[in-house]
Amino acid sequence: MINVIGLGYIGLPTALMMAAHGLEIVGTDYNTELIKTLNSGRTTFKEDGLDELFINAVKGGIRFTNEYQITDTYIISVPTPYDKFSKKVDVCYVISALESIMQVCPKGAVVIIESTVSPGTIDKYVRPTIERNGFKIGEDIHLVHAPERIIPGNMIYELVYNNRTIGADKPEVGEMVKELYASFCKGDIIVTDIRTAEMTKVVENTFRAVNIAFANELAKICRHDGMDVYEIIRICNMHPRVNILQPGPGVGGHCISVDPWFLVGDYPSLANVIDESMKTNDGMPDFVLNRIYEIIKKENLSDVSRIGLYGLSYKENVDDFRESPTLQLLECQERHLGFSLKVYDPFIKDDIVSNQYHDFDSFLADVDLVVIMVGHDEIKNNLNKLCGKVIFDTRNICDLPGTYKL
Ligand code: SAJ
Repeated sequence: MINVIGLGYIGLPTALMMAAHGLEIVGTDYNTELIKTLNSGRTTFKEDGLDELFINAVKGGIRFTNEYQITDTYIISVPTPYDKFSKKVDVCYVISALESIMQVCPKGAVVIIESTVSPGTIDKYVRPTIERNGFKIGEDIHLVHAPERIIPGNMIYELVYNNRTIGADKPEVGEMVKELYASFCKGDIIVTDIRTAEMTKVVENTFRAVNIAFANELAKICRHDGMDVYEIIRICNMHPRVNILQPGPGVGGHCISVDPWFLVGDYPSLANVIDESMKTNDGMPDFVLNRIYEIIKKENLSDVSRIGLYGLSYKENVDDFRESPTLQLLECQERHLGFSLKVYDPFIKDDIVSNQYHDFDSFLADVDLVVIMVGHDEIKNNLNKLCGKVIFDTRNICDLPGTYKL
């Protein structure tokens, strides 16, 4: 039996996928409400295919509980935030899960850490914790790092088809864990050492962050001299060795906007390009806000209470709003002593900011300037509803005449 610890955005789909493929799975989370929801037959976030997978996992016998299980295999998939000041990874959830596992696990158990950690974290924090508890690594506990790489919005597909990395001290343990993931994963599964697995995961997300920062910087350069950044990127990307990502209103989520900071925190004098890139991305909400001021002036918008931000989540068609550009923008707007912006997102049902709407038409009725912060399908499929409004499209999804771009 496998005990999956942490049933959030990564742990839940992973546990469900394994259960749906015939593995005996118990999911553990300290959040009682979350366990209650899962046990009542409901999933806890929106993701294409998740509900169907849930049904198959329940058929496969998955169980959810607050209790840690006595078993031979554990998967830890708890959050690893970063400390905003030191920029270093905060491993408190990983360590706390590990401590709880060691209260119950028999000797010889395999502990797989799926949470993203900065290179060296396992040596620095995880191994000493295990040893302090009287377990010998490699004999009493076999340690593995198998970082998850699925992308929110396409998680279920990517769980099956992405390649995976398994880092282990002993190749034979790595091969054993590879077999386990191969029960559902159709991608290549590379077995390597733990430090390499730690680093590759952080490097993948850093590569994407730096590439987005490059696109964001191009957007600023192009804005400065009236050039069309999207057309320029489109043409550059026709070159066989160029692949520039898209500029946007900022970088959110719990991965691309976080993981690269681990490298800056650990290697402050070496990670210069990364540091600058992260600052560029973090500066985008402020850039958008300044564009809003410009547009208000240009359009002579007298009623500044009628400005609306479409989208609160960190990207299209997901309900996750952690570190979202819209939230970042609202924060800098407070510093700018600005006006109250109206906000609407079809995926966010709870009230999380002031002036938040829960109906697209009522939102549109109350605004003259619509700032598209997120390109959800809802707005892509209803662009005609924006006719007559001033539109500022930070995601390049709207071709209505007169639309302002980044
Ligand atoms: N963004 C842009 N321009 C782009 C692409 C993205 O501005 O061209 C923005 C998005 O709008 C969003 C942010 O970047 O605010 C991050 O979104 P994302 O879709 O790039 O990535 P995440 O954070 O949802 O998922 C990433 C993925 N990593 C890579 O593609 C290298 C995923 O595969 C990882 O599993 C995930 O991080 C993770 O859990 O680490």
